[in-house]
Amino acid sequence: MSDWLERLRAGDRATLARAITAVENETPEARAVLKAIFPHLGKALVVGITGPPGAGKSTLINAYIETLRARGQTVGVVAVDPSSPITGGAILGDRIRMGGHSGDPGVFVRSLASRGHLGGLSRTAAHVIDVMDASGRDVVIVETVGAGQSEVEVAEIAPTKVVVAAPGLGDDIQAIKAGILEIADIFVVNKADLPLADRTAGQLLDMLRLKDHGEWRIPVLKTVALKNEGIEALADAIAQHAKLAETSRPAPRARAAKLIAAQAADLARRSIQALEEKVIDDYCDQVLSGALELEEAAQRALAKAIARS
Ligand SMILES: Nc1nc2c(ncn2[C@@H]2O[C@H](COP(=O)(O)OP(=O)(O)OP(=O)(O)O)[C@@H](O)[C@H]2O)c(=O)[nH]1
Ligand SMILES: [Mg+2]
Repeated sequence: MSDWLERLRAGDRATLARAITAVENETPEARAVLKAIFPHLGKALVVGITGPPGAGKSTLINAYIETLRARGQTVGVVAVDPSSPITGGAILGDRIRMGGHSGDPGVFVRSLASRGHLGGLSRTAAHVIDVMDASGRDVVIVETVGAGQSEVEVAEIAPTKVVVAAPGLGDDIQAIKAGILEIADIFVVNKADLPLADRTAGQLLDMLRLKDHGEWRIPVLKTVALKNEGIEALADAIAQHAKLAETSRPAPRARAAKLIAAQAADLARRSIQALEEKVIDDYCDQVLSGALELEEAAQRALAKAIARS
C-alpha cells in the first residue's frame, strides 16, 4: 500500500485535504486516488441534508455534529453551494456557522462550488464523499440547497436523505412537494420554536399520507437547531434509516457494474459534447433530413468522439 493511502486511511487530515483537492479539481492524481480508495469504500454512514435556503440546514448540521462527536464518531461534511462562485457568500457563511468545530480534528468540512461544469457537481461530490469514507470518517454529511436539479442529484447520492423545512413557509412546502418530497427518508421541521411549526409538520404529515410506505415510515421530526433541541432523535432516526438502507445495499459487484455503466454514459456524453460544432451540425442535418436514423447518428458521433479522445 502506498504511503499516502496508509496516511489517508489512518485519518491524517493533510492527506485527506490533498486527496479531496485532487478529485475536486480533477488533477492528474485524481484517477490514482479514486482507484486506490475503491477497495476501502462503503464503511461511512452517508447522510444528505437538503432543504430550502435559510431553513437552518447549516445550524442543524452543526448541532448534529456535536451529537455525533459526543457519541465518539468522526465526521466529514461536504457543503455543496450551487450558486455562482463569484458570490461565494454562502460558502463563507457556512464556514463561519460550522466554525464551532474548526479546532476539532474529528470534524472535516469541505465546501464545493459547482463552477458551472455540466453534470459535474454530483460526480465531484460523490468522489469527495468517497475520499472521506476511505479516510475512515464514521459519518459523512452532504449539505445541499434543495433548489435545482443538480442539487437533487447530489442529494440522491446519499442513501439516507433528510429534508429540512422551516415553519410558515407555504411556498417552500410547494417547492418541497415538487422536487424533494420524493427523495426524503426523514423530514425535519426546524425552527420549532417559531409559531406555525405544528402546522407545517401537519402539512408534511398530510402529504406523506398519500405516499406508499414500504418498510420505512418517514418520520416528521421537530427541531430547534439553535438550542440543540430534537437533535438526539434526529441522530437516532438517521442511524436507524442508514441501518435499513445498508441491508438493501447492492453487492459490490452489482455496485461496480452500475458505476461502470454510469461512468461510461457520462464519458460518452462528455466526448460527444467535445466534438466540434460543425461535426455535430452535420449529424443534426442528416437526422433532420431523414438521411440518418437517430441511433445510427449517435453511434457514428460516439465512434468519432472516441477516435479523437
Ligand atoms: N428561530 C430559529 N432560528 C434558527 C434555527 N435554526 C437556525 N435558525 C436561523 O435561521 C437562519 C438560517 O440558518 P442556516 O443554518 O444558515 O440555514 P441554511 O438552511 O443552512 O441556509 P442556506 O445554507 O443559506 O441555504 C440563521 O439566522 C439561523 O440562526 C432555529 O431552530 N430556530
Ligand atoms: Mg447552509
